[in-house]
Amino acid sequence: MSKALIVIDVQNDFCPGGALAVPGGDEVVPVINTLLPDYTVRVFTQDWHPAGHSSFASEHPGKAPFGMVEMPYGPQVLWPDHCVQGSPGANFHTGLETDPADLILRKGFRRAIDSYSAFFENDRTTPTGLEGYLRTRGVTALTMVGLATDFCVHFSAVDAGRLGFEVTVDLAACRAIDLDGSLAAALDAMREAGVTLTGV
Ligand code: VGL
Ligand code: ZN
Repeated sequence: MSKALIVIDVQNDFCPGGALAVPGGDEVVPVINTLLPDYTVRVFTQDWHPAGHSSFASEHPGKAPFGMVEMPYGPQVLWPDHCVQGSPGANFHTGLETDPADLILRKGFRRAIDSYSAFFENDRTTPTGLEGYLRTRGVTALTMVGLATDFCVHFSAVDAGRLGFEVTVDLAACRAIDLDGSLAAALDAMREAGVTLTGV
């Protein structure tokens, strides 16, 4: 039985000055650095989109960032171009201690489908492989931290709960985008899914 720390998307584009800056996004970095030694398994995720990804508003003529579009797999928020594979914005924040990572998992690399969750793409069925990695390493409990609370942390936490992991989200090491009440909705959804919220 091991406990894993899942560090979600602490990348330059989600920090102040980035393409999809999360308010206070960089503030999670020192908090996460101090949490890392407490866990035997450490997984970092990276949002990792090809140029021209279908979640980018720039791919939808007449649509603006933060608007909505209907995709074959359901409604999708449109984002500014962000975390393009190999771009500086896709790099981890330079202050984040990444050497302790056992696994770096990239997601959102298929042009036609977004992936908020570290477990399933936005169709909620295509797996990323993280479940198998964690199970074969004997992990039963997860703590999630990172960016953004209301999107990638939220979807990852709910999916992990659905898969039977014991899930904690440490809100002291998370920051939100908060689009039209999305933070409050995410906190409700996580509580409803049995996720333990700490750090408030
Ligand atoms: C994220 C929007 C688009 C996140 C990723 O990491 O929460 N949000 N891509
Ligand atoms: Zn993204």
